[in-house]
Amino acid sequence: MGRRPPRVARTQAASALVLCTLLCSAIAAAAPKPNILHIHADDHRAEGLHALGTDALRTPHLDTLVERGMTFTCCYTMGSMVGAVCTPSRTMMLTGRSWMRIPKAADPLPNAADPATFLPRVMAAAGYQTWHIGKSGNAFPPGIRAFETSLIEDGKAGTRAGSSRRLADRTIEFIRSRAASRETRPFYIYLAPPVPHDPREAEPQFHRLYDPATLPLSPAFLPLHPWDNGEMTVRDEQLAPWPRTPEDTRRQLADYYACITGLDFHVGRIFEALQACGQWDNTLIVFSGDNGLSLGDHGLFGKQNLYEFGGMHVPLVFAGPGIPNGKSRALVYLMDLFPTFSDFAGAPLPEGVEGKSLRPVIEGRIAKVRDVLYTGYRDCMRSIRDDRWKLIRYPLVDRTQLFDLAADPHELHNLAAQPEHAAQVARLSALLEIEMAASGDKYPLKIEHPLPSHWSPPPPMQKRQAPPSNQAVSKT
Ligand SMILES: [Ca+2]
Repeated sequence: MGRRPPRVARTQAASALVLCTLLCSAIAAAAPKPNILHIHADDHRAEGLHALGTDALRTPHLDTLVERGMTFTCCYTMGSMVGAVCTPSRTMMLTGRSWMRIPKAADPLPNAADPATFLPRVMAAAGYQTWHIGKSGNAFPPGIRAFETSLIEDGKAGTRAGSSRRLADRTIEFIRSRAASRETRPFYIYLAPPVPHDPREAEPQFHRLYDPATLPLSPAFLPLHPWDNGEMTVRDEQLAPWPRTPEDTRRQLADYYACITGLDFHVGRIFEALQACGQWDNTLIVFSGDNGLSLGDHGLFGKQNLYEFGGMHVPLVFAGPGIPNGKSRALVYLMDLFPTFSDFAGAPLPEGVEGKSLRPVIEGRIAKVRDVLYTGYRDCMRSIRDDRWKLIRYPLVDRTQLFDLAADPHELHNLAAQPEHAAQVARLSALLEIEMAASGDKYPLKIEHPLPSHWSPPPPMQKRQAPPSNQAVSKT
């Protein structure tokens, strides 16, 4: 009939609309922010879970995160100007800043050392109860002190075997105490176990699970790195004899896996506590590592290199409310966790945060946050990669490696000297210079008088065995 509805009906409709809008806003405002449980392992290789491709490993609890959540297979820490790669890695993660702009680095902003700009304070300002437990060494002390509660559990030599159990006990106690006290704030737990970093001591039942003789070596295993990469005898490289042997390497793998399985077992207990306290469905669980580790790959045993199965490549898995199941090959950094957590928490970012929120990737709205990713180590190594190609440059010895990661994921075939790949080397070198300039990295990619790259182990070190767990060599 085209007749206008009576005025009273329109008023009622308008009121209903206003009421609905108000209600929706109230519901949105009251929608609980997710708890965040971040498990950040120490020296955990990128593929270091059964569900991430290491068949010999037993990690049933952490595997469930991969099975129901989103895994980032190309996550890295950006680099380190010191042998203790952990330190800048954890600093970048808790500040969201790149390696040359973290506090005390070459090019920090004036606010870089202000605790108000650190992740725990940003989460607290967004209404979170912030709680940390983990190792104290190489862990960015100002960052962990910025948590409302910060507990240190180093697992010093001789007691390290029980560290995962103790960490889990304290975490479970915290989760239960919140339930008992009816704490209404969401939590942000930063659980930073000192494993599987050496000394690799797990509880005996986990060591019994792994027979070294049955463990496969990496396809990239070599007795010696074929030339001097600039960091051949750093502390971590002294943890195995030269030349590296299959027997010693398998023994180290067994201990490494035992520590990971021990961590997995006790993380499973934390998962049970979350379920028992009714927090499971509202907890975003993030599993990551601070840096990678070579375990015989390319003849190396440390994290002071830029190979994929080496120093900077780390695991990263998200699982929880609203997280779809899948795998992403987006090129991401650990420092992206800062804006990602802030995004889930509804927290504004402080000035100077360079990481990028991964939430749009996780939720399938975009495929990537950057086109290329660069890493570095001291003045002796720089690398850049895209979806397929990777270049590593060693300025001190004037060497370049080019790998086709799609065909050669273990980086066994260096294509840099092949004429048909010259354009690829030039393209990636130019991109590397751009990334370095953007990151305030002023180290040269070419030097006037490069050193000879020939290398053989210094004689006193040739027969050196792995030091005992209370080793005198300085910790990295
Ligand atoms: Ca580490």
